[in-house]
Amino acid sequence: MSVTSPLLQASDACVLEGLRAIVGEKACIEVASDMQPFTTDYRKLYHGKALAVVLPADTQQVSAVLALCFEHNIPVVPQGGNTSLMGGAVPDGAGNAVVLNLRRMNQVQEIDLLNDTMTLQAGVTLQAARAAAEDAGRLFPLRIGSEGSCQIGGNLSTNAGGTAVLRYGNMRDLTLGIEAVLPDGRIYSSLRGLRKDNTGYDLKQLFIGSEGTLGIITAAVLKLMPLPTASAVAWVAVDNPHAAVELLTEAKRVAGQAVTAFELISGPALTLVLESMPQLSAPLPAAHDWMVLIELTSGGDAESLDAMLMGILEQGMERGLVTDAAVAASLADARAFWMLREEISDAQTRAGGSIKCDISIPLSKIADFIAVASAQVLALAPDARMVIYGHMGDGNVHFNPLRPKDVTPALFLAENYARVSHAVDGLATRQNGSISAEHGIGVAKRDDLLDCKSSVELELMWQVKRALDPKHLLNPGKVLPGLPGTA
Ligand code: S2G
Ligand code: ZN
Repeated sequence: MSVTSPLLQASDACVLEGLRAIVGEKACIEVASDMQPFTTDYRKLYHGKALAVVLPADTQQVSAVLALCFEHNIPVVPQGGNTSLMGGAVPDGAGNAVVLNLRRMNQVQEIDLLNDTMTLQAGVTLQAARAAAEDAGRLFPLRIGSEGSCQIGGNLSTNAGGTAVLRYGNMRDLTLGIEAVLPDGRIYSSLRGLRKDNTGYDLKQLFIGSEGTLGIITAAVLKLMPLPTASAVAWVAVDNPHAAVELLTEAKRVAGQAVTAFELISGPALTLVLESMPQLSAPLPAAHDWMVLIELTSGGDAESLDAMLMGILEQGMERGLVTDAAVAASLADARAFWMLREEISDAQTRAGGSIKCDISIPLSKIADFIAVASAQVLALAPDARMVIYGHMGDGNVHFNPLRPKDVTPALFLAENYARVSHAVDGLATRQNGSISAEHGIGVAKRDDLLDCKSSVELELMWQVKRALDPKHLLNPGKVLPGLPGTA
């Protein structure tokens, strides 16, 4: 039984009836309070409204829902695990959109060990996908902190990266084929699992990274990798970001492909985690301004990998790049190091007042960028905690100034969000960097594209949008700045 607002238009009532008929009453949520978890974003910064939330069971139901909404000009907001940090997966406040959540489409459909591929539905969580691969003796290497709730469809729609991109690439690199439903209900499929296929435009790449604005990804064929048989992990204090870049170069020289992760962590980032999780302890006795988590993995024996890591650290010490290091002596140690790194994100969410700048910069410039951006931010917000961390190996740092403890999140963000993110993003753009390395654009960074994309790029993106979503119904207001057709 559904209780819907008396303000509904007759056409809306007709749409709701149609939605219930397609997905079933239980999978069509219409009561505002029940919709709330689907209309509020992960960081609780965006609070939208929806006509309904539907949870289709399969691609055919997704197709029927989209065809119905297309016929009635109803906007549709695709949603996976709703872990977007940029407000990319929730509706606006108009209340006229249907949120289409893919969590019921959570089946791993095939693992082909000879082809080293896994075919699965978009609603499979990243954690479940990794577990299914491991159970089959393989590795699906995408690794991000939100893996328990983020879904493969959302990872694809934002071209997710995470902590193993240095070795394995991001979702775009890990995907061989997808299935997606177009705004009018047509189904596009390239679920062929081919590593080579040069038959016209590589259309899957339009949908990957488009944040649900061109089509709704419903399934994918992903690459599987050999499971590593050895890993070596160290928590290393470095003199400064320049020293970190030099150490990375040394690590790649010595260990080549075995360098799987190289994560930079600033002192304030580690302090934030230790303060919010007192049960954890710092790997090194002294406090340091800059640290790096290095992970080597291989299919060989642990001894030679350990020797490689020790060689890198010794060289780093000799060259004055490394001031201290703790090498994981067990899997438990390695897991403890990784927990300190992975917890930074949630520790920021718990603290509130985090200005997230997900920057990528050529590695040759990243250390200077950190120095200049830090000086600019501290000139604007002298007491901000400089939580700077992340995937330095990919040239990607999460440059996330955090509110001082004695300032409320609301006040700090009100006073600083615009001017700090503008300064940091502006500097990245001038350095030929990116203002969103892995988190996507959503709503949060949409208008910033006007400052960093050329008019040709914006025109082309709008031309693609108009070609695939001529009624501008899919995830309206996300990614593309300006109004439909103005670019
Ligand atoms: C990470 C998580 C998002 C953030 O931890 O690598 O991508 O910036 C981030 O809190
Ligand atoms: Zn990240």
